[in-house]
Amino acid sequence: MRVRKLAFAGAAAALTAALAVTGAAYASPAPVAPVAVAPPVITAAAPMAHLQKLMDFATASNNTRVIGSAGFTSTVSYIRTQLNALGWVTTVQNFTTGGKAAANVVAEWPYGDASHVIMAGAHSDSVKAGPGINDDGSGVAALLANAAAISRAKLVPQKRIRFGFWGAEEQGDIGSGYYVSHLASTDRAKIDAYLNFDMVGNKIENGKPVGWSLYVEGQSNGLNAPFKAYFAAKGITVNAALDTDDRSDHAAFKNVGIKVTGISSVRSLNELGACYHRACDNMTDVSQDSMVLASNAVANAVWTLAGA
Ligand code: DPN
Ligand code: ZN
Repeated sequence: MRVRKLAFAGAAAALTAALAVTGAAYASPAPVAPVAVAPPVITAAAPMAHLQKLMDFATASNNTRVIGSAGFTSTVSYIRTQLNALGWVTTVQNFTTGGKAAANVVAEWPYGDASHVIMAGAHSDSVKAGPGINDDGSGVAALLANAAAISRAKLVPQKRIRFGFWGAEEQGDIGSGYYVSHLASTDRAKIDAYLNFDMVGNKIENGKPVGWSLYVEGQSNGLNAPFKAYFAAKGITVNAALDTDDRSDHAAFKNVGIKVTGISSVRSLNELGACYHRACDNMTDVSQDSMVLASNAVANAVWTLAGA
């Protein structure tokens, strides 16, 4: 992994701007020797605090964050406010589906080669029946914790890191489909990989351990390697061939030829958990340990893929 600390980037940018204005030709400052920055260690506090916020939005909105509800709009503005405060550059993409307003938040960490983008995403909406804390508050919380870690490290990766928070996944991957279909083909070609995080907070149920899995779509393209290494180092056995049946936001990317993978804390789509798409998908439906594992698995993969 070759990742540099962001040292005096502001000064360097100011210098570049001054050069552009004056046209003065003098040697640019000697580059700071690249310093490898190890992926962060994310503790439970960050993702759990985000989940609690999402739960609070649902509680104030008839126990739902479905598109068209206050729970959804609160979620979208919370995500955007958090990311802006961390120095990420955000865009909100509004769209409607089935007569309801929905939105994506797209956030970029503005360093690294913009023509090679490592993208990660999670869906920000829930079904109407419940607050969607595991599905998919867990993915949102893991990504927000990672956004903070990247910001704290002042990371200057080789590649550009972009996060997508999709609306209306529960209506059929509408937000991610909207994003991909509105990307110019030149911008599509810049996305080297898309990593999806949907349901990453499962807990032990009926004595059955959490069934960590990697998407089967990633098998052939090497994207699963950092996830495999992460879980292997933790001594956790993974199902390296989760058949997602295109039932989440990676499908839109895969369908235009972008390499995709993702992880989930389920063994198969037949075992999504007792509270899946129900009112009880609340704070008691997630495990703090799973949230820590998921957040750090994301960190390892994003830092490896963006730095390499
Ligand atoms: N998010 C669920 C769905 O929309 O059906 C299930 C799912 C979980 C799909 C993990 C893919 C990966
Ligand atoms: Zn989901």
